[in-house]
Amino acid sequence: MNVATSIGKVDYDGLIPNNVGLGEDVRVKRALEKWHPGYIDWWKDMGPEGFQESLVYLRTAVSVDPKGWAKFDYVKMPDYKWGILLAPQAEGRTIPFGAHAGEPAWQEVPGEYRAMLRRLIVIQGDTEPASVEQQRHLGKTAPSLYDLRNLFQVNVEEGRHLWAMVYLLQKYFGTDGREEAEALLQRRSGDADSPRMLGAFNEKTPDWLSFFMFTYFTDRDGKMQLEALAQSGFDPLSRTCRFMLTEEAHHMFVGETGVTRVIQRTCEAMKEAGITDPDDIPRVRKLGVIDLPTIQKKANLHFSLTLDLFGNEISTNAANAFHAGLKGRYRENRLTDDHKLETSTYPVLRLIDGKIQNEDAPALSALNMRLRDDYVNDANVGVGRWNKVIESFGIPFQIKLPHVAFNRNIGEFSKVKADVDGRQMSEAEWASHRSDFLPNEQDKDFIESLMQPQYEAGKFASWIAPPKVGIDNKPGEFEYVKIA
Ligand code: BYC
Repeated sequence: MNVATSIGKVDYDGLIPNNVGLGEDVRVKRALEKWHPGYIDWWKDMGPEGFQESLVYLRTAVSVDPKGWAKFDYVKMPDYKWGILLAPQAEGRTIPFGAHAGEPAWQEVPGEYRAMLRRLIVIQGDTEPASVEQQRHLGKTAPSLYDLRNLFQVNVEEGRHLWAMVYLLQKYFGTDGREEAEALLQRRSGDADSPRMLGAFNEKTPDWLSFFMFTYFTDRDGKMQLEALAQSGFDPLSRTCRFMLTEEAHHMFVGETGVTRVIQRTCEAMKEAGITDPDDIPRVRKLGVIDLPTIQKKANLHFSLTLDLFGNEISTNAANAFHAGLKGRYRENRLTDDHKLETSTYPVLRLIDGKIQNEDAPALSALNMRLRDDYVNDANVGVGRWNKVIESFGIPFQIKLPHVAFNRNIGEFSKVKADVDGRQMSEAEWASHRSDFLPNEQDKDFIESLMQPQYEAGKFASWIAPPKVGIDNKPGEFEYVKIA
């Protein structure tokens, strides 16, 4: 990519901080100002329950300069400045892949691809408020003020990501963009009549271990999809996603370090009590920490739910979006093939004659599979770090990602039942072993029993270790949320 020519100047004074010249764009400014009250109503109805009057030590994006893009301060969440920030325009950028590779990147919506582009933006936009809705009850059981603040940080930034997509809809898609922007505020996670668009965003996030697993696994799908959209030949989408990725990194940090701290605390407690067998679940639970096998089950659940977000392994939608130049591969700009994929193949794991095996498929059709493979590799890195913690205590246990055929509802493996090693099972076997792999009622009840709030500055619930460093280098006793 070419070097950025300008770091767009951020207008921070108006209702909507932005670096897209909203002040001069009267039509879009009005449309967004009209959308704003509905958004605030949605936030108050469906955003974090309680805490709306509390002062939260939040990071707000005030620039797109990688060297200093955020400022930290106490703010009440409904007063958060949800801005519209695009990464700087790269001069002379060309479409990086597909049939139009090498042509100048589009600054306006290419008419022939309008519907496809709108669909991608709407799906992306729909996930952002969905995750806020899923997490809205968690404040009541936060294990510390530090964690409470991180939850709210993630929530306000998902809100900003909704704004980012709504800006694109309002600016580039006329009446139907406006209607889609409204509809994004109407759907509700888990609602029977008007659910969110993708499966995993209608599941519950019932406890803090789920929250950490969600931010580790599902926000990482966000990273992969945003990386693929950041390659888009539609330049405003590319620039939007590039800046969103800056914020996304913190969300995965919350997930990775959250799970690490849970594991750390469990291992410490086991060591103090002289327990060496990780499967001695009743004794470990008596210590007020979450046993490692239950942590594994939560990972199984959230990983498998997230794999469904990659769609079908073989997808005409994905092929069309790539061919059109709208959605690329993970870090397309670092790949060295022809970026057209008209003749190449990609190995796809499929069910062939009842067996799970690789089959070469046209690379264009296999793009969801490829992105999912990149995701699994990326997800495995942090799992390795979790295992290092367990190893450092000498406990014979390793967290493992389950097989991609395990617990699937979308794609090739939704037709079969498989265990965590990918061994196929009958429906009856699955029914009798399900609770060996996924949290069962007792596991859920136990975790729920631990979810007691700890709102005293510098203190942490029994089941989680403190972080290594504070946010914005604040000391341990810092009051991240002043609860009102
Ligand atoms: N649930 O051709 P296929 C994030 C539908 S997360 C329900 O394989 P495609 C975040 C599909 O829509 C990232 N339905 O689909 C994380 C299609 O329906 P139509 C969000 C599903 O398009 C944490 C049909 O099945 N961004 O940012 O290749 C917190 C055929 O499927 C599902 C994106 O996803 C499902 N899981 O792949 C906050 C990027 N999967 O069209 C935020 C934009 C498939 O036949 N979206 N279907 O009626 C896309 O790129 C693609 O639409 C998908 C699906 C990857 C989602």
